[in-house]
Order: sequence, then structure tokens, then C-alpha cells
Amino acid sequence: MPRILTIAAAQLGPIAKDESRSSAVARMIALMTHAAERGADLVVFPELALTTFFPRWYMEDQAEIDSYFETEMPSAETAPLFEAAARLGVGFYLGYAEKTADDSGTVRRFNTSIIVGPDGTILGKYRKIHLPGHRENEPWRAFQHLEKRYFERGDLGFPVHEVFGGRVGMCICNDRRWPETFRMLGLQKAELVVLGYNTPVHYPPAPEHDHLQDFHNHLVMQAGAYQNGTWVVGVAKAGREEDCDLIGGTCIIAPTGEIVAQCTTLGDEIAIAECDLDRCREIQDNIFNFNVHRQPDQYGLLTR
Ligand code: CDT
Repeated sequence: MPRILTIAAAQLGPIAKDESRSSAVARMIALMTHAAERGADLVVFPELALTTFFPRWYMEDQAEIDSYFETEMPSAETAPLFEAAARLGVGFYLGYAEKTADDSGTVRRFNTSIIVGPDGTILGKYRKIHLPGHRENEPWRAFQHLEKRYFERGDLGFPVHEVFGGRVGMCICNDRRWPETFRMLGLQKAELVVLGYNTPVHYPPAPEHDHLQDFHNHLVMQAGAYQNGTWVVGVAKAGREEDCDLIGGTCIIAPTGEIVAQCTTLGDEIAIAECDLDRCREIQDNIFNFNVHRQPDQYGLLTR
């Protein structure tokens, strides 16, 4: 029996600065309902999917910064998404800004994703490790990218979860550009990597690369899929968000590196595909059979 998981990559168009979480959640429920009608088992949403991409603004007022963070999941505003998942019998991946506080009152903030089962329970969590951008205000930029200011580095490593009948890993946006991310998941025999992203078309430090943003997006995800023999689902928040253009290109990639489904707009849209997890064997047992062909004693520089 093949292990086929029907996956919907649920791209979101822009979320306005004054758009409520309830509105974003309603848009996600509409996409989830459409995906369920088409037979989806799992729906993948973008990075920081509940609000506008707030790291594009320099803020000093901690209350204003915290207004973009979740202190509980689910909350009153996000519970309808969990309820819809349970009603429809589909799981989902969701990115959001997470604020935690321990018993001593220490507060921490992460760029986080969760994977939720078809009964609405949280099955796994990942906190973004590769935080791009900068810490201080840089007014010369057309817009800021202050992830290093607003988040601390994730502290959960790169876990692979046995869920949905397979081995599933997560990462978030900039993580996808790093081969180490995919290799960490590949070494744990991941069969599916799900990720969301917010990627501006304009990259202020090297604007000569602006026309390559879509190419680089697919290049790194297709390489990650092929070199580790895993399905990859990458989902954008796309379109013009508060004067900042974000790329689309949401897609589902087979372990061979081929794109098998892709969104064609910059708005709310799903791309859907039947993903046979056993197809990972074609790559993991052959050209990239790590046990037979990898030479880790020659790779010391990678961790020195
Ligand atoms: N969200 C995120 O990680 N975006 C980055 C933008 C480029 S670095 C400023 C990305 O890697 O797509």
C-alpha cells in the first residue's frame, strides 16, 4: 500500500497592518475548506501567518511589538482554525510569532511553526534558527528586516516528527536557503519538509539580485528536496503588503526535485498534490543513500 498524503499548499495574499487575526483566520479557514473538498489531509500555511510581516518596521514600544505575538496557541482568535481542522478532519502547519514566559517571569520571543493533527491537537513545534536581517534601525533601507531584533534563535533544534504516517520536519523561510537545515532533517530520514516564507522581492543590501528572488526560492527548495530525497512544501505570504512586494511561488516539490504543483497568483490560493511518501526511497536508497555514500569524516569543517 503506498503511503499517499494529499497536501495543500495554502498561499496567503497580503495581510494589511490593520487586518485582525480573526480576518486572517477566516481566510485560512476558507482555504482549508476548499482544500478539504479536494481531499487534502494536510494544509500548509505561511510563516507569521496571523499578521502583516511586522519585522519590516523599526519599533521601540514593547507593547506595540508584543501586539504581533501570541501568548497562547490556540487563543480565542485562533481557536476557530483548530475547530475547522477537527471538523474537516485535516491537519495543518501554521507559522506565528510566539511569546513565552516561564515561572521566573523570563520572557522569550520566537518565530515559530506548529504542526497540528486532524483532531486539532498540536503534534510538533519548531522555532526558526536562521534569523535573517539586522538588529538596529537602518533608515537607508526602503524597509527594515528586523528579525534579529524581535526574535531570539530557536532552541528546539531541527526535530522530525512521526506524524501523518510519515517522518515530517519543519523549517521557516530563511532556513530553506541553508543546506544544513535540510541535511539535519535528511539525516533523520525526513520524508516531508513543510515551511512557510515571507520573502520581499527587493533585497536592500544587494538589489542587483531582486530579479532572482523567485529563482533562488525554487533553487534552494528543489535542491533541498533532491539532495535529501524528501518532499518539500514551501508556502508564501505573497503580494503587495504595505508597500512591500512579496514573492509568491508557493509549490510542492517531489523527492526528485521536480515541482509537481504551484500557485500562479499572488493572492489566497491553494496548490494541491498527492504525495507518495514511499517515493523518498527512490533517492534515499540510491544516489543519496547516506550509509553507503556519505563521507562524514571528510566534512569536519562543517561543524568546526
Ligand atoms: N522571512 C524571511 O526569512 N525572509 C528572508 C528575506 C531575505 S533576508 C532579509 C528570506 O530568506 O526569504
